[in-house]
Amino acid sequence: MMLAPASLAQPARGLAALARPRGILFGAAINTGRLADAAYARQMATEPQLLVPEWEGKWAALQPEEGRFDFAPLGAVLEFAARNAQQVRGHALIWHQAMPDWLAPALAAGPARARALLAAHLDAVLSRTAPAIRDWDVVNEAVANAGGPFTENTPAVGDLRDTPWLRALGPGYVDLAFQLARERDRTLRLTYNDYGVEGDTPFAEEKRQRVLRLLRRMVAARVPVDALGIQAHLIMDEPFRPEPFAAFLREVRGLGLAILLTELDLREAAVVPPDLAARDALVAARVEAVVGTALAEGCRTVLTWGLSDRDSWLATDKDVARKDGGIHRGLPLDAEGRRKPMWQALARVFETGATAPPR
Ligand code: 9MR
Repeated sequence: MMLAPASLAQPARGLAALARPRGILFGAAINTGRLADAAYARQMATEPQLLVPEWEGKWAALQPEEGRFDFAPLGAVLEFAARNAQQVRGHALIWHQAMPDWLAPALAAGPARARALLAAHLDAVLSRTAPAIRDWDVVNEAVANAGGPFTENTPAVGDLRDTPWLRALGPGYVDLAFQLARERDRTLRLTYNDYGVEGDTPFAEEKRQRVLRLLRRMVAARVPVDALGIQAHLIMDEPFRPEPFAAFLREVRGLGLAILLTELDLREAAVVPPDLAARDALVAARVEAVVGTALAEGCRTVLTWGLSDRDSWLATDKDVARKDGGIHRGLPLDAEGRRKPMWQALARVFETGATAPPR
């Protein structure tokens, strides 16, 4: 009998199947533009139990012109998920990027107009996506960066990033978005999503404190926030130590919020070992340390931002793509779709890492 080559003989048990018995939900970002590729579609059907649209849930996709909604791309995510018995989470109801060209000038017309635009978007999107989507990133990346070598410095108003939403509605726009979302769907999980909080640097510590100040204030003011999404776009050149990250996660859980890792991937060091096995071992070790810490602190949902190195923004975004002609190996599958040590690392932490009560 002819044996299929290893790359074709993809075992049926994906990461989600390994995670599920431990009460852990594994998911991945999907890009419907790639679904015509059979290998891509097979990966997306095999590994994750939860899908998040990489693009299809953003304003530019959903409302390309004012009042004209296009649900076809997001609908394709929902159909794919339904066919494969998967769940879908939403991303993102408010973000300062992926805004259609008309939106920023319209927001600038004043707070009443901005509020009406937000309300109309939430009306249309939440009614179309209920009951399929039970968790949305309501606000994405509202907290300003504290600078440092690893993230861009962002203009700030207090702790918040200066964006068209903030300029239109003031700092209260974050609370408003959560309140309007809750009014429209009482049982939807409402998540605040952000990045840059994992590292062991003064800048990551300052970002953690800013995020905590926002969440503490929201919880104290009874703003309906249910969860913190930690993107976890990891950066190998940024030092990591479990303890500061764990302390932050404990603070967040102390506020009664769930914790999700929403966009996990890893940007490798500027200079990587020439030996592929050594290189992949570094990626796997960092992923295991970060995800292991999160699981030990009660995180029960982990999503990677794509599955294969070929389909990653790490390969295409000019600011983060490798300068040496190669591509980052920061996702569970390599460019040919083969499982690599980061996949094994996730499998290991899913089997051993969940020691704290869930959130
Ligand atoms: O990976 C996404 C890329 O394909 C899009 O072009 C970009 C703009 O919509 O967004 C990328 O995803 C981002 C996510 O929405 C928010 N966190 C950072 C992600 C990587 O930039």
